[in-house]
Amino acid sequence: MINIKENIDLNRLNHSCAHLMAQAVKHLYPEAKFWVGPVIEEGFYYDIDLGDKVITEEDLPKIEKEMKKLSKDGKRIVRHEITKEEALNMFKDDPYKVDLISRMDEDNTVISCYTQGDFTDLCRGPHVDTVKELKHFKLIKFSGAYWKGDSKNKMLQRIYGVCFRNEEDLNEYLNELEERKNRDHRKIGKELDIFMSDDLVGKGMPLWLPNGALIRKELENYIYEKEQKLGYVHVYTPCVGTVDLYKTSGHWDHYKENMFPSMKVDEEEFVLRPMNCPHHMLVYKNKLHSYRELPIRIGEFATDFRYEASGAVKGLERVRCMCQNDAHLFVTPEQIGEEFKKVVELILDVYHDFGITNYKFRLSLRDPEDKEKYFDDDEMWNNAESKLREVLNTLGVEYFEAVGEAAFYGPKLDVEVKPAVGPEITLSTCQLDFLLPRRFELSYIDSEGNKQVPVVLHRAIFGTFDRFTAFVLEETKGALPLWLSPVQVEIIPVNNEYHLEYSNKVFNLLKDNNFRVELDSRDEKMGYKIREAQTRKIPYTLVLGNNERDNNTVTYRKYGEEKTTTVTSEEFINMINNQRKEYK
Ligand code: TSB
Ligand code: ZN
Repeated sequence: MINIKENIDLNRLNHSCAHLMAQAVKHLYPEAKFWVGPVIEEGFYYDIDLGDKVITEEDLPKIEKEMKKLSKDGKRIVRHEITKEEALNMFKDDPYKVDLISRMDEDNTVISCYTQGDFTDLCRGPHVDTVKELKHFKLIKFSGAYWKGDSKNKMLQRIYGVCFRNEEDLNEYLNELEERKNRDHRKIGKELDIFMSDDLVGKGMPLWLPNGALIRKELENYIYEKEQKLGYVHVYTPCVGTVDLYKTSGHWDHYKENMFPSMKVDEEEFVLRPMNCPHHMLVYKNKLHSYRELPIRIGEFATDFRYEASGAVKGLERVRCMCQNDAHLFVTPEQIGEEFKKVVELILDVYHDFGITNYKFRLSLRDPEDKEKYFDDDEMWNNAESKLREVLNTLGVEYFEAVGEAAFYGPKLDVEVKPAVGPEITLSTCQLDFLLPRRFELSYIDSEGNKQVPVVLHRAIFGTFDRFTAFVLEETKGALPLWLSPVQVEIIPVNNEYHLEYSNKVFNLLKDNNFRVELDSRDEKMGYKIREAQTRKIPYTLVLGNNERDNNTVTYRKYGEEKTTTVTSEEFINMINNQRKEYK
């Protein structure tokens, strides 16, 4: 997909199309007032005050029709320059424009306007020469948007659209959009019974259904095994902590707006935890440690609660109750590089297993000028940052640097991926931390018998099981590899009367071999059952009739293929036994 914002020609075209849309809206709703209408990566939007009116599904075609009419009329788009005073006068009845104009630089006396027919808008430009050029557009969607993004302000109506130079490009984009919608994990999650939501439970609080729970269990087993091999230990800790715990960690000061409010129980004041680091610090502190024991790697599949804006919550991808694949690694300063390298290698290993290739490493560094956000220890920061860089360079992974994006306690590496719909998200993360161990007064005894403060690496490979599952569903379009599929084999007897007994035998054989198998003995037509197994994206469908029963064979069909193959039951089991060891 081409980035419209960065393409000079398409940027201008889309900007002009935003004006055309505003003009059409003004024709249909004369009371409309306009806030801003920027070009974005995938087209444009305009924020509009329509009084009490809320845009609905039926409005977009009406607006599009009016836009087509205006485009045919073919007015020229003309630029004028006026002074600030003239501009204030011209738009005096429009509080939004007055707000924009008043904030313009006093010395910058020239303000530009663009007029097409009966419509004039304040705008920096540039624009195309005539509205005739705006032929191949589509209004895509609408939503509410608070004025200036502040929930205390009025809710405006935001309409999104896109414009191309020709019909082929527009259609190509619309097809891609459709394909992405079909890949959206919210759609797949519903179709495959993976998760549900209910307002009675709450926003951003999905419930994992049996199919989803099976996927999650497999993911847990998978990563647990990897972590065991790498010397991690796992713990279970409560998903609440006292406010004092989070005051000690600094979250109460630095992270409060992302937390649920506190609650009192007897004399104690609790919060639902947004992170697990404080609990793991205390687990470390439970015993004295020698440098010989380090690194100590404490892992947990830990439930956290975070306040996410209600407009931001999204399926399993952005939730308010999540389960992290978390670990805190306690190391000596000398071990930072080696341990960080192992984490990056684990990330690469997991991504390789899952066939994830489209991702970006982002190395988040401090802004040395920002003395307020970042604790002041130049040497420590410089050391840590160059160590992380060095490891990434040694491993030969590509990454980009983001200055000023580090956490207040240290630099970090995030892995960014693009979901089917919406902006980029972080999956894996590895964060260096010099502060928390000090706040909790952690120590170890070094080789000379002196007390030292360990350094902590916070890391989550999957990020959260929630977000990772969402991502895997989108990457696979719901056609999960055998090991992750909730139902791996579906058995369909050709005729219940004659083939059920044999089907049961095969069913039990597969069960005994630890496969997740279903036998469809409903009184339905065979074709219907086969189609349903396909819709549910079950990896293998077995159709068993006379031939199979008499020869002790099975006829299988792999998901997504037309071809059927007949083999002995043992051959089939051997084949899928090998296949479930493959992750992709
Ligand atoms: C890695 N203390 C660290 C931890 O030790 C921590 O909490 N880091 S985090 O804030 O970056 O969160 C870890 C991961 O959780 C993120 O990388 C992201 O993949 C995932 N995550 C964050 N917020 C959400 C959310 N609202 N919904 C689903 N997953 C989320
Ligand atoms: Zn942490």
